[in-house]
Amino acid sequence: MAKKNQTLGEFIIENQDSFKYTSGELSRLINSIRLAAKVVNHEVNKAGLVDITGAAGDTNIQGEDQQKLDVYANEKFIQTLTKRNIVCGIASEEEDDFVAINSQDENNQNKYVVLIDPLDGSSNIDVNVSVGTIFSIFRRVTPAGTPVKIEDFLQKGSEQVAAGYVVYGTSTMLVYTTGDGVNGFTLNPAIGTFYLSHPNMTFPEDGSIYSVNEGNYMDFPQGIKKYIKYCQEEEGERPYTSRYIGSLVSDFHRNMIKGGIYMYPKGSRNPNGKLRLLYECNPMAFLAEQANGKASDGYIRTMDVEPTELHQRVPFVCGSKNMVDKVEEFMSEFGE
Ligand code: P6P
Repeated sequence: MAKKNQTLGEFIIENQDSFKYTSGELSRLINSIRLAAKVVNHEVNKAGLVDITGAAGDTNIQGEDQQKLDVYANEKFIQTLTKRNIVCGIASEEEDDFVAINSQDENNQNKYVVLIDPLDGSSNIDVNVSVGTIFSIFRRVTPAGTPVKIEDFLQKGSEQVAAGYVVYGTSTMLVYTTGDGVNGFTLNPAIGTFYLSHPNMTFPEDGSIYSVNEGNYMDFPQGIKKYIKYCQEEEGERPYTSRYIGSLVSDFHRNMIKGGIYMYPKGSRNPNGKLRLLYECNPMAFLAEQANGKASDGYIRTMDVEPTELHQRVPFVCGSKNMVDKVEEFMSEFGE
């Protein structure tokens, strides 16, 4: 049972028995993510003060300019997870291919793989808007002691054993699930400890906030256009307001607390949507469902999508259940 002001360490120990697999390793994995989050938080919080912001002069597989903090966060999470020898493989938005960890060691009995967006919303870094880290954890499907393979990463979201995010905002929070609800921990930077501040987080069934980049409106499918107009219509009790930070983790976090929906539909510039299935949509979908919310591509449940490649993109609609249901109604009636 979650008790307010418990530390993350105490919470992990107290709840590891509720985890359906032998949880010692998963606990150590969550602890190592906690450590990496504190290290990255330290740099994010002083990004404006040292020459670590701005483009790193390189582009990632997405063709996006890599911000120095992107590269730094990616290195820190991979370094921490590798050093602690807990996982057998890591996939990252910032790495073209997956990274096998100690794959030549046949004694490597590590059974988890981690997929990560080390710094989501990084275009906001230089303008001092909150950014986040997103992670997704699976058990490997290939035999322990053998080199990890792509099929260990291309698993449906419904197979995740844990998922979460770190939001580097007005305060730094770690929010995660192991399939038994969603709990939020706030960092006390003075002592470097995460405290349980948001036990059992849940989406309100309904909400009045919709988050979408309306600059792409003309490219949206008809169903999405109809939903946006439905939110904007005067008549009826629809007090909607538009809030879009341009950082998935921040929009998701606000919507989970206040009630709302986040949409990144397909469009001409992003024919399959912009967000990546494996390390953005699946972990956020797991969290949403564990918080009594919902996540789909407008038609089918996000966590039922069969992955085909590491960096594949999907349209994404996620948040309060009744709002996602309404979008799916419009999508089935008006479609593309
Ligand atoms: P746009 C950040 O790059 C991100 O992946 C999400 O965090 C964010 O919601 C979205 O893309 C913003 O994209 O096209 O609206 O700037």
